[in-house]
Amino acid sequence: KNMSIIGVPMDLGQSRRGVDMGPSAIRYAGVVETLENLNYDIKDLGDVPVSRPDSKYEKQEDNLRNLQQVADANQKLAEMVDKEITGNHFPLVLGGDHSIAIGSLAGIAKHYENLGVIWYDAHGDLNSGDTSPSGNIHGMPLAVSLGIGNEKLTNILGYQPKIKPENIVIIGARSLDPGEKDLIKESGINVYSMHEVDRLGMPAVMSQAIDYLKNRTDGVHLSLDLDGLDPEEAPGVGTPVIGGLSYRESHLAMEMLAESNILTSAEFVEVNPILDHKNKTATVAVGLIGSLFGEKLK
Ligand code: DIR
Ligand code: MN
Ligand code: MN
Ligand code: MN
Repeated sequence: KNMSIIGVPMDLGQSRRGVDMGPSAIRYAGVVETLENLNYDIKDLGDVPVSRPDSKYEKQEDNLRNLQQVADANQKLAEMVDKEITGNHFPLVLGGDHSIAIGSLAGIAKHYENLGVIWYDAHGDLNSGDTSPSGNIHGMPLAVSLGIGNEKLTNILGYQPKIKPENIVIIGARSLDPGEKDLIKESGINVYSMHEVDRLGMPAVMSQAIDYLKNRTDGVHLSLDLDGLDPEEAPGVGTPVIGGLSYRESHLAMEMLAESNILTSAEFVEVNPILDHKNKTATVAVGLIGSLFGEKLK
């Protein structure tokens, strides 16, 4: 079982410093050791270079903060992910803010006709410059992957869209902007918001999501934003939203994904050690990664 770890010290897709240290925090919390104990052959490729912002994280064209720098880093990430998949290595991408999903998905989706995506997040990340209240690109990667937004982002690796709306399953949503709600309604994206998680329970949510994606996709990418979890359990994130998924629900979700064997790539993003307590959030991330890749009590 070959796996490649790629860090992306990106903090230009949002407005709180420190999330660029996420990859270090996750490595420090023992991600490589955890996976080696599960018998993975790990190649840690280090970090994708991310340039500095011009000044004050300014918005460039189309209400997009640090557009050029975000596009450049995602181009490099996409090329690396593409190469690892070509070499039959499972890519595990560590963020960094969620804008890096643009590059991950660009590199991954090339390899599948019908890539499925599980988006574990408090947010929809379905904004564009036109709908975004913040101008932060970390609130846009899912829209970008659908081909919505600035060409510098949507056209990375020269093709678009990367994914189809009906192949997306969002889990844990509880903060959606008006433009995101409209896009969800008109596009057929599947959403299990906190309402559905509370009503159905995580076991039903995950079995529905897994069965649905198994039947219609030829690969599944997990994009897990740590702010999908409740801020009590994952405090080290830039945009915490109260009322989130619990630690236990999240472990169960990872364990069910492990059993399903549908995953073909994964990323863990938005760990910000500056906002954290004693690296708790990175430690939670590594625990979830353990469950996702087969750690079991028996
Ligand atoms: C908000 C926050 N919807 C925005 N998005 C976040 O700025 O577009 N995504 N935090 O994870
Ligand atoms: Mn996100
Ligand atoms: Mn494709
Ligand atoms: Mn989020």
